[in-house]
Amino acid sequence: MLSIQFETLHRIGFTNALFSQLANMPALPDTPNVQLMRIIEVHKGRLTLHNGEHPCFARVLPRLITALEEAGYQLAVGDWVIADNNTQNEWWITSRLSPANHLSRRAFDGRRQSVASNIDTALLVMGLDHDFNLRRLERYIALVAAAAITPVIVLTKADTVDHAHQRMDETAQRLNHRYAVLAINARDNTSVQQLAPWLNSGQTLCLLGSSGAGKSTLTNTLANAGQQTGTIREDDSRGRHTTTSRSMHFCANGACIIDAPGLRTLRPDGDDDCLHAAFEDIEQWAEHCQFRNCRHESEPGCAVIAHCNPDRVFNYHKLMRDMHRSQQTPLERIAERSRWKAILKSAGLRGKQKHE
Ligand SMILES: Nc1nc2c(ncn2[C@@H]2O[C@H](COP(=O)(O)OP(=O)(O)O)[C@@H](O)[C@H]2O)c(=O)[nH]1
Ligand SMILES: [Mg+2]
Ligand SMILES: [Zn+2]
Repeated sequence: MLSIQFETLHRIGFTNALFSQLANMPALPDTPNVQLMRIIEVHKGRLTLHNGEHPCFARVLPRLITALEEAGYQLAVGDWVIADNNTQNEWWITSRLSPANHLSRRAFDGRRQSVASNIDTALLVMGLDHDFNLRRLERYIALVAAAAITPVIVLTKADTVDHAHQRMDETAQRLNHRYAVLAINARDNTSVQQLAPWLNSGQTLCLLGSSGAGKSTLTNTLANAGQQTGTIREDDSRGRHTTTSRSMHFCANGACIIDAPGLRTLRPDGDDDCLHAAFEDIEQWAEHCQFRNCRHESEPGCAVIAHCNPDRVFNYHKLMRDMHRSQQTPLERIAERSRWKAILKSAGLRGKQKHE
């Protein structure tokens, strides 16, 4: 029998919508130890789950792996699953609840990669140092727009520069004031409280940004107050700590934070519509272009060129091209993947690709 402690599970992000899904789920295991849990870490071949009280390791039933693969889905941090504990005290994941949203991207070879599921807010973390790059930020916005997730822009290292306000204005303007833009010192407890409106109990946040932007620093500052980071430390066979790429941490005030690694290749996983959502201003001006089929390149009477930031328009075109490249057919993708494999092999880079 599955018993649901709503309060306990709400602390790790469980919602009413997910609760009502349970009633319609077919054939839950009718064993005494079945539990509803959340994925907080993904390792190779094994996952860490949390039931609101403590973490445990689990593996996925092969038939669930097959069913998910057929649906083109990979389990991700943030997913809710049903797990059963067998007589050997091993946890096995038997089913998954449909996620409210699922963040994924296309890898350099066109393959879809899961990033995280069931996200309320994506914090797009960017340093005010050399990391500051509005084109890359727009790319991240397209990535989260494809999953219908609202971003908040978090500019870090505000303590190290004297033009933080100028950069904030520049960013807000470029994005047509559609999203909240904050400048913080990720190492400072008081400064990160600017994020309080997004950190309510049961909220799930996903941190995205380049390596070195301050994601882990921000996670630590936010989560340390509670000293609770659902992770299990475990040494691998060689006596080293196993490294985990994505993990969920719990804040004292009840928010759940997913620290995603730097995504080196960042192709949004979506269609033209999701790019339209990320560049609404361009879409709106496009309705006023002289020609209905205007490409907003050099046509006369183009309202987009007349009204939008030229660098933003350039980036929009570039992202559109990238997105179309991601929408190849599976056969085209296989061909491109083998081509890449050959290139990487000849360059001796195959090992590197794994750590992406
Ligand atoms: N002064 C200052 N340093 C920061 C800030 N955020 C991050 N750092 C530093 O930047 C480096 C990279 O941060 P880290 O959190 O590891 O980046 P991640 O790769 O995004 O997880 C570390 O040395 C941090 O101490 C900030 O807001 N102010
Ligand atoms: Mg980090
Ligand atoms: Zn136009």
